[in-house]
This record gives sequence, structure tokens and C-alpha cells, in this order.
Amino acid sequence: MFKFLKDKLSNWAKKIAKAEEKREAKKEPEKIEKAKTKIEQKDKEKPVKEEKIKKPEKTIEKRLEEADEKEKQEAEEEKQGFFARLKSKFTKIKISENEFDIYANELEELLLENNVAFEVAEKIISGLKQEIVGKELLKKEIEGEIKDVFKEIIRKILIEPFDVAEKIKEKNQKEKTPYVIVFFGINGTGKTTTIAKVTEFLKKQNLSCVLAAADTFRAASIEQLQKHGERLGVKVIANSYGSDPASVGFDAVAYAKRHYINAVLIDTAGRMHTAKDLLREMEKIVRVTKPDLKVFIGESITGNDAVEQAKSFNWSVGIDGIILTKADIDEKGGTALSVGYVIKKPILYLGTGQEYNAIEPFSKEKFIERLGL
Ligand SMILES: Nc1nc2c(ncn2[C@@H]2O[C@H](COP(=O)(O)OP(=O)(O)OP(=O)(O)O)[C@@H](O)[C@H]2O)c(=O)[nH]1
Ligand SMILES: [Mg+2]
Repeated sequence: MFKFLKDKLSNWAKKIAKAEEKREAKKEPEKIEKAKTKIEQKDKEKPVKEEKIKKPEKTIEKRLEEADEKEKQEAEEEKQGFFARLKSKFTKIKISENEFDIYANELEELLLENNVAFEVAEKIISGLKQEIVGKELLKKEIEGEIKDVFKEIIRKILIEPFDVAEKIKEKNQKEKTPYVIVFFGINGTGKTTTIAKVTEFLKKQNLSCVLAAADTFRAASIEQLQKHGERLGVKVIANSYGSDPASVGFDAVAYAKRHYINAVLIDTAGRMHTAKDLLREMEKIVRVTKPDLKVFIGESITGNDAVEQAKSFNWSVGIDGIILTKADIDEKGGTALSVGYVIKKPILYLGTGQEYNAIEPFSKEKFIERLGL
């Protein structure tokens, strides 16, 4: 999972550290040459100076000998001082803005290639620039320093998820009514499968569910949910194909109230985020069932498309949280990094396979760990 982004980010940090090392190493011979020339210059000048301060009681030969000795000593000291200075400079590195910009272009490209949304890539780069440019860094720590800055930026970009089970318990206790969750998304993203997984996940925490087959549009959708209901041992409220999805949702909420069920999970038909009629239908489901949680289901592998869908669903009905499915087959990872930031809503779960237990609550730290930072 997220392997590409992991490798790319790590390589980039390594590369910038290596390049800086080479750049400093290249300067070393130049500096030595300069120092040598300076010493030679002094060699030429010194005997003339010595002439001026010669004392009459010494022979010329003696004075020249002494001067030579002194010159040698000075040169030696100067050399040592130079190397000492060079050494301390060599171990500390400052990256200039120009240099950073060269690496930044490359970083932007690799982020975009790995499904990171443009505005998120920009945020990462400006954050890195602010923290790295002009700062004196120890050569051996450069890679680690870049990774630490990356980590901090990603921590800020990702939104802290809330615990759905806790929210359900809170509402049940306070209002003595079921917690209603409705799932939206385009066709085939994994809505129905995710509902089954969430049901199983909540069951494990002793929370009961009723499912609403409010996708009355796609052939076999009702039977698909009923099959999950049978396997999971939960009630499915359904009507006929073509019936009003909002009324199916309403019936399910009423059933849950009568039977003291903790949560209602409403399945809806897949709809393109550009289909106006279907978006209006979605608004009606929300008006009638008054959900506590409106979840956008997007595919982790689709990158910018998922971001655009999330924006559109958020604009129509107001999304409260995101579930990204198919993270198990996503080698890039940029969607998970971007989608929440763009609509300012948290990712609640990642779908990690086709089985009922292939779901995990989203964790910022686990995500950062997966990126190898
Ligand atoms: N690998 C993988 N496959 C998944 C995941 N979630 C769902 N799927 C698969 O995605 C396919 C579509 O799943 P559905 O649950 O029918 O999708 P949907 O959004 O309800 O589809 P429509 O109702 O037609 O819009 C199925 O084959 C699922 O098994 C996941 O996390 N990982
Ligand atoms: Mg479905």
C-alpha cells in the first residue's frame, strides 16, 4: 500500500542530501588552490618586508635563513587554520532558495504523478521551503531533517478522524434515537461492500445496525444488500425497484427507532457527481432521513477524480467524512493525502480488501509510517 509515494519521497530526501554533499566536496579543491596561491604570494612578498626590518649585527645569510624558517611556520599554521575552518564548514550545509527550487520542481512532479492534488503539492513544497532554505543543517542530518519536516507538514495536511462508534454511542445515550449514516459516491466505488464492512465493524463493538436498500435504481442492488444482511445477521429494509429511495431510508429509521437499534446504514445508488437530477434525489434522501453522518465513498486509486467527486458531493449535500476504498491496490497514496485536505473533512476508514474485515479506521500516524517517513 502507498509504496510508490513512499519510495519516491525517501529517494528525494536522499538525493537532496547527496547533492549537497557533492556540491560542498567540489568546493574543497578550489579552496585548497586558493589557499596555496595566497601562501605563494606571501612567499614572494615576505623577503622584501624582512629586508626592511633587518638588524645590522646579523649577516644577510643568517637573516634570510631566519626569515625562511618563520615563513615556513606561518604557512604551516595558516594551512592548519584553513583546513580546520574548511572542516567545520564542510559538515554544515545551507541550501539556497535557488538550489531548493531545482529540487522543488522535481518533487512537485513526483507528487503529482502519485495522485497528490495540485494544491496539496504546493502546500508541501512551500512548507519544506520555509523550513529548509537558509537553515544551517549538519550534512549527516540533512536527509533525516527533510523527512522530519515532511512528517510535520503531512500531519498538518491530514485531518484528525473521529471515532464513529463513539459518536453512535453518544447519540444513542443522549437522544435515545438511532444514529443515521448515509453513504454516497459514484458508481462502483464500493458503497454497498463498505456498508457491509462497517456493519461488521460496529457489530464487533456491540452496536446493532439496520440496513436501508435505498439504491432502488441499479439492477440486483437490493438483492446484493439483502445477501450481505443475511450473512451478517442484520435486518435489511427494502422496497421495489423504482421506488423513492428517501422513503426506504425513512422506513429504516422508523424501524430502528421501534427496535432500539443503534445505527441505520443507508445504501444509495451510484451517481455521477455531474448528474443534476441524481444529486437532487440525494438531497431529498438527506432532507427526509436527517442523517448524523454523510459519508463520501471514493476509490483510493482514482487520484484527482476522487478529489473532484468529493468536492462536488460536499457542495451538494455537505460531506462529514470520507471512506477511501481499494487502498489495498493503491500503490500511490496521493488520494489519501489530498482528498480530506481539499474538502476539509476527515478520512474515517480505509477499505483494504473485499472481505468484511478489510476495513481499518484511518490513522494519521499509520499513514505517515506507511510513507516511510
Ligand atoms: N480490492 C478492493 N475491492 C473493493 C473494496 N471495496 C469494494 N471493493 C470491490 O469493488 C466492487 C464494487 O463494490 P460495490 O460495493 O458493489 O460498489 P458500489 O459503490 O456499491 O457500486 P454501485 O452500487 O454499482 O454504485 C466489488 O467487486 C467489491 O468487492 C476494497 O476496499 N478493496
Ligand atoms: Mg452499491
